[in-house]
Amino acid sequence: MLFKTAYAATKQSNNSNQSTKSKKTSAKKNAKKTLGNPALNRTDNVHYLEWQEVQSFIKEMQSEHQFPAQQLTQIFDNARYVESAIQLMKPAPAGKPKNWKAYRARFVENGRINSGVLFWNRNLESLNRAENLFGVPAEIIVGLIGVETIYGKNMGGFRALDALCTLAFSYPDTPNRVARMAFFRSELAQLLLWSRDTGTDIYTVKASYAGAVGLSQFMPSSLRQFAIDFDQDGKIDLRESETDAIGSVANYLAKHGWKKGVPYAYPATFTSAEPNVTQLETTLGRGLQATFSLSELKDLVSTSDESAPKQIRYGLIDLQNGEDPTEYWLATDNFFAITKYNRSYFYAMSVIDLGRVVAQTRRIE
Ligand SMILES: [Ca+2]
Repeated sequence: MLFKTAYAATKQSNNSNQSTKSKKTSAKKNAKKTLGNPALNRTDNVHYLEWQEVQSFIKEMQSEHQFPAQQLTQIFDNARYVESAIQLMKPAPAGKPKNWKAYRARFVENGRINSGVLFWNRNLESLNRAENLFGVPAEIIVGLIGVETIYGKNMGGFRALDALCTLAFSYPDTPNRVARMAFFRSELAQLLLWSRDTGTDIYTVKASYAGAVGLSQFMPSSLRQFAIDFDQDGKIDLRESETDAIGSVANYLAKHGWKKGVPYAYPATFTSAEPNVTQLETTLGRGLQATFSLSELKDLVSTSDESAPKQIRYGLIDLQNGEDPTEYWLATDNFFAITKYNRSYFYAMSVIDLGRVVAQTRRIE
């Protein structure tokens, strides 16, 4: 799923494609708990058109984007509140330490690997074409679409309009509520614009509970900026066209700093038995970018993999493993390009690992 800016930071614990089952169960429990709270108990009785915030949004879309009032009135008259979107958006209970191995096991598993092999085999031509055009290897595109939606099995069946309207105007009471509502409000505007620009009936656009569309789970802003018609049939369809999704993912990564031929990451080990804690903390906290040469890092970490290129830059990342020791990796610009899709080391490493295992499985078969 493609979340940027405000939403992205919390994506790791909120991924719609993980633990859906347990979340649904807890969603039911939470729904019962909140019965007494009218603010959280809106269901079929929600008429967005009557809401002040919705009316200001409509005015904004009129003045800024010249939407006819009548059209917007009709759309918001038809927009429905989605209780499950609210429940699924609530943060997971805190307390459990992050666990990379457990996270990875949810994505790099037999069902997903086998679907990945089939997906790759039936999309050979598009994957090769995307790789040649954008420099993004097939295994990364395959890994990413697999992590996002299990190759289309898990794209979400909400109307994008309903999901985004709900999150833009009825977001649950969380510490980051204001920022999140602004984010979804903006995505709702992008959906309206995309629907108008492409002549798409807005009611037919299906999405995840968070408003992400298609095999690659693009948010509407990314649909408008980065989705492409890669099968050249005259329309962009990330839900029905695997080729469009493949091209769009490659285009997105290319536009977010992907460098052709650059590897992804190398396992790192400390060069001293007692690493300097301050140095470790400042080296880790360098954001989502590769800023160090191997020689600048050599007092702290190195990789035993001699194939790691010396002329490129690296960032040091940590993958926490619950009670077990944390893994450290030297990550390249291409690793960080994947984190532009979803700001999470776990996410990026799962994409890489799933793609790699699918590629290996294909070679064996
Ligand atoms: Ca197309």
